[in-house]
Amino acid sequence: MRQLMMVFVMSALVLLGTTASAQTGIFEDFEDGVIDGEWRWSGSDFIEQTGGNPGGFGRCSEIWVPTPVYFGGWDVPGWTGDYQAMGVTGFSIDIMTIATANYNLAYYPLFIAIMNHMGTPDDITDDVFVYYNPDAYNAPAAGTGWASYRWDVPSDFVGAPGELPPGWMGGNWTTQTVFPADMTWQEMMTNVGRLEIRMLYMDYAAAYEPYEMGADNVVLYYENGVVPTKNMSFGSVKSLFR
Ligand SMILES: [Ca+2]
Ligand SMILES: [Ca+2]
Repeated sequence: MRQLMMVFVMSALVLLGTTASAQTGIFEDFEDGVIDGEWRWSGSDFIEQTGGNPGGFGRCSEIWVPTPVYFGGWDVPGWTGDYQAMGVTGFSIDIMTIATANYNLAYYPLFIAIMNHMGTPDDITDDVFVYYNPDAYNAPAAGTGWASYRWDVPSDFVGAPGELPPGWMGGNWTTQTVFPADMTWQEMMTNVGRLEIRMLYMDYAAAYEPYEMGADNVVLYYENGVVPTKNMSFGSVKSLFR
C-alpha cells in the first residue's frame, strides 16, 4: 500500500511540474485519520483534529515517564530498512509539550536515535543505536507551542568499524555512549529497525513526571519516495490519493 501510494505521489509531482530538486521521502501529518508509521508517545495515542502545525496532530493522554520518547514502529515499510538503498538524507519533526510538571524540560536535550534491533526486535538487550549530538537541540518547554527539529542523516557515509559521521554518537544497552568497535555506520544504515526521538541523555536516569505531548509533520527524507513541495501542504498532497 505504501509503495503504491509512492507511485501515485510521484505521478502527482510530475503533474505539478515539480523539479528534480523537490524533497522526497515519506511523511505523517495526521490529516487522514490514520497514524502511519506507528508513531506514538504511548500505547494510547490518538489524533487531535485541531491545534496541530497545522491541522491534526498525534497526541498522548497524560503519561508518566522519565522523559517522553516518540517512537516509530519496528520494521515499518517506508520508515525503516536499508537507508543506504533508500538514499536517506534527513529527518524532521514538530513537537509540542502540551503540559508537564517538569518545569526544567527546556534544559533537557532532544535528539534522534536510529535503532538496529540486530535481528531481534523483541529483545532490546542486544540492540545497537546511533544518535545525533544530544546537545544540538533542547526539548520544548510546556506552553511554548510547536518546535521544529531537523537532522541530516548521511546514509551514504562510509566509515571504518567504530567510526561515525561528525556529530553522531552510538552505543548499546550495556555501554550507552560507546559505539561498538566492531560495528560500522554502514551496518547501522542498512538495518534500520526504528527511529526514536529522545529527551534524556542515553546514560542518564530521571524521576517520573507527568507529560502531555504532541507531534506533527514527521518526515523522513530520501531519494525514492515523495513528500510535497513548498507549494503544497502535506494534507493537500495526501488528499490526492482519496
Ligand atoms: Ca497536521
Ligand atoms: Ca534486539
